[in-house]
Amino acid sequence: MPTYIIGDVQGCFDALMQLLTKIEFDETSDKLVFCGDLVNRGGQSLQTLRWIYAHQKYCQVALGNHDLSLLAQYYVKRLRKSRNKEFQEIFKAADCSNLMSWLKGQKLLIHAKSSKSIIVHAGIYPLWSLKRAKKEAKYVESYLREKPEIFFENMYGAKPNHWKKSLKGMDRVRFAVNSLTRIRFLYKNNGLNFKAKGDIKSFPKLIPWFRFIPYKKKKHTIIIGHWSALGLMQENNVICLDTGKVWGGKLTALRISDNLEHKQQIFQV
Ligand SMILES: [Mn+2]
Repeated sequence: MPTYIIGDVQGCFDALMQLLTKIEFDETSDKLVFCGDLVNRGGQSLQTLRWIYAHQKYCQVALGNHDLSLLAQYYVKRLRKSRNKEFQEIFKAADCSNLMSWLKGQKLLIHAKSSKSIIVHAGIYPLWSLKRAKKEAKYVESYLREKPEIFFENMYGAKPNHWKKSLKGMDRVRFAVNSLTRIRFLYKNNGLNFKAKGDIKSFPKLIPWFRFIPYKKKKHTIIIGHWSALGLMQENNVICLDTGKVWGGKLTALRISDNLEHKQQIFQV
């Protein structure tokens, strides 16, 4: 069964449709896994959500920071920003509550067992094992499903930025959300940095999470979006698919079969 992992759509619905034409998407046999950031900035966020919702049987989503931002503004009204016309359009739509309750039920980490792949929006905290990452993602997912208002009242913030097994409640949730949906760089002291974005070379004192040492090695391929400055990148066992369509770049799909070694696997529009 062919599975296509799709990079950050960010409301670029026309590009998504062109990409599906290019891969000759066949809903009788194909599956789509989205790396997150389905919405925001591209102008067609509502259409994007509606299409994926309507095709949810064939689609899985690893939530990104922009998806969480949309949900946060839906569940906590004081967080709404009137200048975000794209989100306003979603909140006014007749099917908004269906879309939001479906979206909040999506995952933060998807383990595609047959291809030994892990799909997350931003990355995995380097000192976490895969088992730990899956456990923390599950904790976040159930909190989000069951108590979305409390979750979003407390989700924002960069602290704690150091991992401890003893973290509890929303501190634990916040660390995991930030690690899975926002991570790019770490300080040398293991702490997460959320200010730096852009080219790796611009931040010589910071370390990209996938180059951090010690890094708990994973036997799996980790597929991410989120970091458009990396573009289409493969380093060790990490593949980045955010090729910045919304910034004038491309939208990318990676075809994975049971064997990731296949080379003819990238599609772009
Ligand atoms: Mn992102």
